[in-house]
Amino acid sequence: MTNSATTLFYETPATQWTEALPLGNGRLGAMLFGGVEKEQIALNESTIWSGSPHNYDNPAGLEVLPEIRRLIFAGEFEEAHRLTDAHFMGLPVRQMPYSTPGDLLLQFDEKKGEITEYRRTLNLQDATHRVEYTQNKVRFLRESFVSHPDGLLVMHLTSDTPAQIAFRASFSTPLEMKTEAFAPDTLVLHGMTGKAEGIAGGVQFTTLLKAIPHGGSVNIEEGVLVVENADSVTLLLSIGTNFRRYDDLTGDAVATATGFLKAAEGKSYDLLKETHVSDYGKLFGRVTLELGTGESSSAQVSTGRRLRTFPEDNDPALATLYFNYGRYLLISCSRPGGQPANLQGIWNHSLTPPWGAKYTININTEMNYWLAEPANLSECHEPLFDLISQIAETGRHTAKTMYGAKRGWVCHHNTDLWRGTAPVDGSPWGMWQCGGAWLSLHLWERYRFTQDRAILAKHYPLLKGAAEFFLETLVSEPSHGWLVICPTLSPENEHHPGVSLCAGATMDNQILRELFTACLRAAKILDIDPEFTAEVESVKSKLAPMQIGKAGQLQEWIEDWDMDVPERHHRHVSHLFGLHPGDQISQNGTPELFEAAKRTLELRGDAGTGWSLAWKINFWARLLDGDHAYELVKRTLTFVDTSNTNYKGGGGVYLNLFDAHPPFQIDGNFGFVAGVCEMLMQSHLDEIHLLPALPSLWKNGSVSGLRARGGFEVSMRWHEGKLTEASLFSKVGGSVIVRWGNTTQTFRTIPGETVIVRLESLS
Ligand code: FUC
Repeated sequence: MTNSATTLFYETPATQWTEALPLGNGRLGAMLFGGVEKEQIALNESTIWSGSPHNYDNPAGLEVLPEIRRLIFAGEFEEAHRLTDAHFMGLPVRQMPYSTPGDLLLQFDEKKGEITEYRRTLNLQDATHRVEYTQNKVRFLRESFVSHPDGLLVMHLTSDTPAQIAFRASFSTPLEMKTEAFAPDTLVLHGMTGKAEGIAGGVQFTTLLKAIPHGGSVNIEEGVLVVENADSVTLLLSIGTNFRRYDDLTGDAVATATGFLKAAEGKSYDLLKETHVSDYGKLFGRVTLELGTGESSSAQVSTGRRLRTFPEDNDPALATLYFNYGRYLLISCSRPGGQPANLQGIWNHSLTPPWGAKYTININTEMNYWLAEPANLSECHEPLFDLISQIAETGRHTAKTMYGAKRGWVCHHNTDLWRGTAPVDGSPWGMWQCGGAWLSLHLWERYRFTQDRAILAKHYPLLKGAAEFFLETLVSEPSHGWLVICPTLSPENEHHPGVSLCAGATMDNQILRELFTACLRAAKILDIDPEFTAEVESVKSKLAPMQIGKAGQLQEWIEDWDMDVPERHHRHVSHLFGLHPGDQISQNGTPELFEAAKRTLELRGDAGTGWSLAWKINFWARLLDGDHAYELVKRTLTFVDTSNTNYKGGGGVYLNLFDAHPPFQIDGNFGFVAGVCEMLMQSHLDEIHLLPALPSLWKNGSVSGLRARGGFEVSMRWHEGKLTEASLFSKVGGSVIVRWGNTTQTFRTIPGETVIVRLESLS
């Protein structure tokens, strides 16, 4: 891969957080500003959230539920909203936000002398950040990474002349804290998270910073670590918290932080780096993408300049860089055993981040993980599975307390570190019961991609529990007798001014159909549960069908309200769930619905927030229209100039290539990668479709290591828009249908072997 597709490069330090560059190991995050006199490193740790363990369920809900349902079926929506807000919202009505442990600041000796040849880079091949510059003829280099195997932030400061490294390191945090010497060469910060929504802060954290100088000296002076006259210095930063589980804060923050430090301090910098690069490289190296280069795809052109010229030059290597960056970000913020990526991954600089930097599960968290399987990062998907198993515990309580459900679990549109599952924020957002159901479909997708039966067996009870809740609570809708969810809404769209509550939103019906199908298929594979599957079959047959409305569009609700709603261009296009990520709408399978889905998207228009653009890339890819998908790629790669305070647009990217809602939200980064995967290869219809939506601007290219359902890895090359080489590596064997253009061919595969697709038979 060319450097220009794997390196973010800047000629000046960051002046704000969305210019700083992210490092992370799933748990520990850092944003580096790269300043010369003052280096600011904004830190994060994935379990540092405000508040403490809490159950949000509102027992008053159960009593008003029948009346809310009656009001909705009677069309008395305003009153239904009033009652829902008064009695059916979580206690408290908001969940608790993700927080920050603060910054590490390095104040360098103010030397006089011009700075020349400054560069800062983030290399996605080795997940290492570098700041380099020359001052008074001395060349300085600071190299940093956050190691997953060693659990630390490591920074190595060197220069080409002896005894030149000198700085004062200190912590700063907006939280309650104490800094002191932990050892003669180690500084410690003891902190405690704050109260949120009336719930006391309970996460204790310990940050340790140790300096290992070569030459020179290190001392602690009144809470500041002072390094003088060193030839080189290695800094090790470790954070531990008392978090054990969503309901248990009895961990030992000091012992955890110390544990990482002690285990690493005997290792050389080179060894730490080697271990890090090899661990990271195993994940990142699985996929390669080449889309060609443009005029500005030189490693010498800064990322900022490339972003600014993208509207004219369409530099394909910038799109590739953004694709690689998404993979980099997932590897850096979601690792087995840790927390899943929240709305900002793990990177957040505020005590009150947008939407609490929580888990919004009416699209955003799911989008965070769409790339995990196709981009061959299955391990990075695991934290989400842990979250699902935890909300299945808390959600069982919510199901029982608020719906009287004897079986199953439910989670509404948001969750947090404390695994809240009750409806929150207010009825127009929170009164939606499908969050857990949608998430649990990721368990099924995991099986479809990996064919791992043992993991399916482990996940099956979660999937089943998600379905059981609806077997308990679906109600019969009076005009057709369909079984529907009520109360619900189509995220977060109003069907009449100020009204979103309804019964049987199209998205719900699609999610339920998908969930029930997944349960049936999983039970069959595992050869279990005949009674349950019979019940599921029967309920599934009574779900509301998808309907085409008067504008030829796919209806968002049971009633044909679409053309008269207050916001016809709303960013959520929830009722296309059946097109993507679902698989209920396809050109050959359901041609009329396929056309209706297209019409819906045309009526919505291309504009949207960051994640909305990313979803539309996926939609247009599924609609097999690469050039339209590319229009959304273009909108995504629009530079958001934060100095332009008049900027009101939707989507775009910041200087550090974080996706802009705006503000920063990481779902757009991840949804983009998933979208590009869908443009290049699709496998949701139980066949492998090669180049289903290749845009004309990406005429020549190659990709390797993409994963397809059925346990395959796909590699291919194309020239002038035509496939020239393709091969499939099969993990578990079996036969597979491969489609390219209008041709299909069936291949029999052997486990562990690669099949070369003979293109002459395909073209
Ligand atoms: C949903 C979206 C918003 C935002 C928030 C985190 O509520 O409607 O656009 O993405 O989640």
